[in-house]
Amino acid sequence: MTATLPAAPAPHAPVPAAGPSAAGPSRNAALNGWVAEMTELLQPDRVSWCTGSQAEFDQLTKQLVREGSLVRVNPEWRPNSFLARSDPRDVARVEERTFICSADPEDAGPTNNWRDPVEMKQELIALFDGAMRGRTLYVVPFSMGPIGSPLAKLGVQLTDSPYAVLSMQIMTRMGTEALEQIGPDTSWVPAVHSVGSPLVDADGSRRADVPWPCNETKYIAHFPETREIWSFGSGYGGNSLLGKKCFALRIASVIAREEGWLAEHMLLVKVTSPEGRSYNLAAAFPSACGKTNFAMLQPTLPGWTVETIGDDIAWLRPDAEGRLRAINPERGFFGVAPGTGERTNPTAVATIWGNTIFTNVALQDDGDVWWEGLTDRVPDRMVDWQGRPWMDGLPVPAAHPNARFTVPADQCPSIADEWDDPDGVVLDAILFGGRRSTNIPLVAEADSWAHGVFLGATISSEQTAAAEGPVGALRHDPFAMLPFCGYNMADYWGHWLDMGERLGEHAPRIFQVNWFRKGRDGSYLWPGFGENIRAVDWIVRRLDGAARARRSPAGLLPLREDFDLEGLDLPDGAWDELFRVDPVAWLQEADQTRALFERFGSRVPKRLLTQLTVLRWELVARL
Ligand code: TSX
Ligand code: MN
Repeated sequence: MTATLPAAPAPHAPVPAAGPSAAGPSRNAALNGWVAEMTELLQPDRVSWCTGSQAEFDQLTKQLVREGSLVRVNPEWRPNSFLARSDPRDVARVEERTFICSADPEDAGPTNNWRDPVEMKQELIALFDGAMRGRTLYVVPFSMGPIGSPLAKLGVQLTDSPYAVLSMQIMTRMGTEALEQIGPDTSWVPAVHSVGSPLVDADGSRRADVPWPCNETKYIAHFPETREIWSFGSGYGGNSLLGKKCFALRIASVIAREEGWLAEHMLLVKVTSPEGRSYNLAAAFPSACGKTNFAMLQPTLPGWTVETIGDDIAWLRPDAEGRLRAINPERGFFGVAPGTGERTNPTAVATIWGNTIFTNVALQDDGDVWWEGLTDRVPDRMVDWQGRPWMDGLPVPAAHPNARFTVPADQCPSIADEWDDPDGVVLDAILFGGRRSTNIPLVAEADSWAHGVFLGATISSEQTAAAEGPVGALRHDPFAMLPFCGYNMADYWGHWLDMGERLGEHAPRIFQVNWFRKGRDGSYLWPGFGENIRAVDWIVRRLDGAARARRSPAGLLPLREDFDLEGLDLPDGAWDELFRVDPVAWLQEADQTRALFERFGSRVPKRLLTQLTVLRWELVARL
């Protein structure tokens, strides 16, 4: 292999139609050519174009069970389901190894890791050189969004991980249909993935495979200008299923800014009131706020239904009438298992009845899976996520805290009919949330689009795991997009503000929610979970003009007599405490917001700085 390889063709540029195309099954000559070039670089033993068929899934799972990379879950409990145990050093996304490789570092901004694209590409080519020796290169065409949807985008992932192939089959519209969508002039995103563990050395000596190959060196690299993804060294989740965080958020956010839409880290639900009126809501929450639980909420108020459209990502685009339409670009759920149980999310438990890939969960004697929070009763003896014997009482969890289930969305009992509508759904409201024990009210409405963007830009959450820094420390996570925005976050805020002006009277209304506020005694003030429908009820009655609100520095707040508390035993004083605005504490928070904005210097939109100025002014007036 020579030291350099021509850069992958810019797939969004028109491809010359004439001339003999490189041999390959695609109608897109650039795609065939790219696969041929990458094959030369990666030097796999075989190349396999994935069809997405059930037969392909069955053949791959059989092979992986035979080789010891998958364990078949007892089919009497869960048919067609499998457990994968990862290398213990490859259990989560690697944010410190995630890079945005724009030509100008300012275009990545202060919240992203940046690398020079030319240098990064050279380094990656050296790493990928021969990286698939002895392995199969799988060519995985996929559509993010329903096949043929005007809101969908196409990609092709090259990978040497059959686990990634199986997961992509669940999480995206993968295979022949997606490949057929890529015509001679269709734009598509190239995404290269290798676990970085060739089975044959450069000198030809062969090495035995391991159940979860990976590499100590990891790179999750994004090239926003040429719209490419290169991922090396990890087989886990968002590092290896490149349609999800890498494409549908980081690269898509760049495409969306250019094309005038939004790629967001949001769940999507359709809620229907007792009067039979339906509303579509999108909601952005940082991690560990129960986003999937909210997406599958079982309402406690009679007559209400919540139906699931998506649990992680939403693409929002203005339609011809000027209304904002939303799709879930994914086809499955890649959910955190621990904490998912009959009490927190019975709908998710029902969803994973079969056809599910579990990663890093525990295995019971009877061959079924288990994790902390699945059942109140802890099985006495199990095999833990690393395959070691485990007994109740051990000081370590049986399942890894980031253990996952990967399951098709259409198995969800609460899935909405509209979930795969190619035209998407018209959005009525957008919610921003966080895990906040102080200051942030249970629910508040933004008094303008710009105020809503301010609420989104200042989302923050208290840390729940020591790995992320001191537990309880407040961390800003603007729009829950901190690790997922493919360009400068301040420019992203500007794009949101511009979208509001474009949508005008059709813009969805914006709300802030917080299920996690605590009282002075440290206990939660709000019961959460299914009771959150009461906040939703107030939100939709605001949309209908049926509920009043009072102004506060925190936004428009509900009046107690307009809020359905029937059948809830809120402790004395809890209501007032849920909505209390302490000007001193809020002014301290405003200082943190100023510090956040200052990181972006002059790129912060003036309209956002004005929001902060007005907030401070209102708070000072209340001192
Ligand atoms: O998911 C949660 N939601 C949203 C549900 C639709 N969680 C779990 C977060 C961890 C991922 C919540 N935890 C919620 C919530 O609304 N609220 C809380 C806090 C809480 C926890 C327990 C109780 C009350 C509040 N009460 C009892 O356990 C009895
Ligand atoms: Mn997510």
